[in-house]
Amino acid sequence: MAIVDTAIDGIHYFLSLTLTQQITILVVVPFVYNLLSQFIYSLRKDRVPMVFYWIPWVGSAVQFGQQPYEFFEDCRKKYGDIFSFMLLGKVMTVYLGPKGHEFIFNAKLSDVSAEDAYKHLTTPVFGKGVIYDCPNSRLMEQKKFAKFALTTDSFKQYVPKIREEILSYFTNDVSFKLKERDHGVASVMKTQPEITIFTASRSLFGDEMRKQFDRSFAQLYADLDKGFTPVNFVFPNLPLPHYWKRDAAQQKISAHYMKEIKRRRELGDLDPKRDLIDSLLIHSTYKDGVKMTDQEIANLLIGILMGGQHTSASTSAWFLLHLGEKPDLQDDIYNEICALLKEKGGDLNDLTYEDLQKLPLINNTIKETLRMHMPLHSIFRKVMNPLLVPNTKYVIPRGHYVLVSPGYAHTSERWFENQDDFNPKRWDTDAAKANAVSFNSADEVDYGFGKVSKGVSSPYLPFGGGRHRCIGEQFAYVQLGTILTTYIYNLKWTSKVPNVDYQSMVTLPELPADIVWEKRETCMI
Ligand code: X2N
Repeated sequence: MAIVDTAIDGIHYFLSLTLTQQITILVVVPFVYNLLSQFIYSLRKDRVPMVFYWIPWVGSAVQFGQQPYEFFEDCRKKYGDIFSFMLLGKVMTVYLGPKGHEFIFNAKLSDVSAEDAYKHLTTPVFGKGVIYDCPNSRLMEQKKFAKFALTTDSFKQYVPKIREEILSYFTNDVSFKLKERDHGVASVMKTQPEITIFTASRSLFGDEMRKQFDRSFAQLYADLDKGFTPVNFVFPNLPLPHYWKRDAAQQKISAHYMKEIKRRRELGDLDPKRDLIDSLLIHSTYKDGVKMTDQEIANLLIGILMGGQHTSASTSAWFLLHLGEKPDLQDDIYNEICALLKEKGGDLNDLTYEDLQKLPLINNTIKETLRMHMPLHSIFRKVMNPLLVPNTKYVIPRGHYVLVSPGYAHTSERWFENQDDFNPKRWDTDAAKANAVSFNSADEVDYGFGKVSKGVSSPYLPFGGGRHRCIGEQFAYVQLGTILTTYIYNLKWTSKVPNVDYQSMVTLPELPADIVWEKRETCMI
């Protein structure tokens, strides 16, 4: 009780002071302490240079939060490619460029941890026991399980389903209503999240689960979505309604998935190639014999859907907005599709997964969009053991974080000439192709979910690298390729590219983000 007494005495003493004295203690003392500690830190030769900041704890949050790439570029000019900054009480060490990609994506498992950086944000949203709420060895196997639904055979079945969803959206949604109208305006920040969830749930979760999105479940997904923001990264749990809604939504949605899991198991007609739910029912026993529970399978389904949702929705929103400024490019893509269909002798409904591989301009448009708009502008790991930065005297201590930003390299003149120019054809030059070959060398490594490139020092890494490398790349290309071909074949549109909003989970277009569309002569509706 002595501590309590001392504290109470302290409060009485504080209240007895004049206002000026109180302000001095509350503001001036922390302020001076902050300056002094930064000065002392700057004297240490074994520490990465720290970006100066005035406000304790907050640090450089405002500059980073509003314009991360400009902030990184300013810091690089002052400190070089390696620097640390304070972000809301966390010390972030950034290493820009290909060497930084290698340093962080290929860091040893024992030295850095993704789960310790992300689990506070993701576990309430996805649920317990999966992704970042389990040891890394478990995550590696979960990725292997999920990949059974991401094979060439599966993709062949997904393409017609995805296209059907888009065409039905074009027919029924108020943004288009193509049976009744031949021109109109659509907000891509409404249409693309909806088209993404409809196409992903239809292909990965099956027809039954897809139907839920037309019913009361839409609100639950919206509640869950609102719990997946940078605010939740900084404050994972507060006694506020939006956190309660997030938790209730996670429970209700996962309970619903568990019902579907039970239904399918009792029915017993599992098809390993049908969708992700069947794949996970067949492949969910870890190497040590432990079986994932139904709750864990349901949580993994939520995580995968959530991951694909934000990243894909923003990517298709961005390519629509860029293409709206480039009618000639739309025509080039249109001609590419028509030439292929003519050769086949059919219409868009005949376009298959294999055909998508024969449309370089489609794929390079997606590739260029991911260059200019990498969905995740900053990727974090928590440092678990003192980490020596190669070829320097710097040691990053345990408890700090490392931050890697391929999106910075993607938009830097150092690696991409005329980086501001949305130009899918840049990927078609001999130099770009030669580069791709050198980075896709035969050197591969398997962390448990299939082979990935060993080296991760490409300046272009929209899907990251190393043991946490994205497994959704091929699915994203199938989904986005089908979305893009279906848009181009049915419509042409104009738009203005808006500014980037960096304060969401992914780099989104600021509102308004409208396209003004009209039907093409080949419109199927
Ligand atoms: C307050 C005005 O705004 O500046 F989803 F199965 C599912 C990605 C984690 C990004 C964290 C912090 C921004 C502060 C702004 C799955 C598909 C994944 C991969 C400061 C004043 C999720 C947190 C974003 C910090 C930026 C975690 C995604 N493929 N999906 N001040 O990803 O993979 C998944 C994986 C993260 C972040 C931030 C501020 C597997 C401000 C002022 C304001 N960030 N952010 N995924 N900030 N301000 C995913 C990785 C995993």
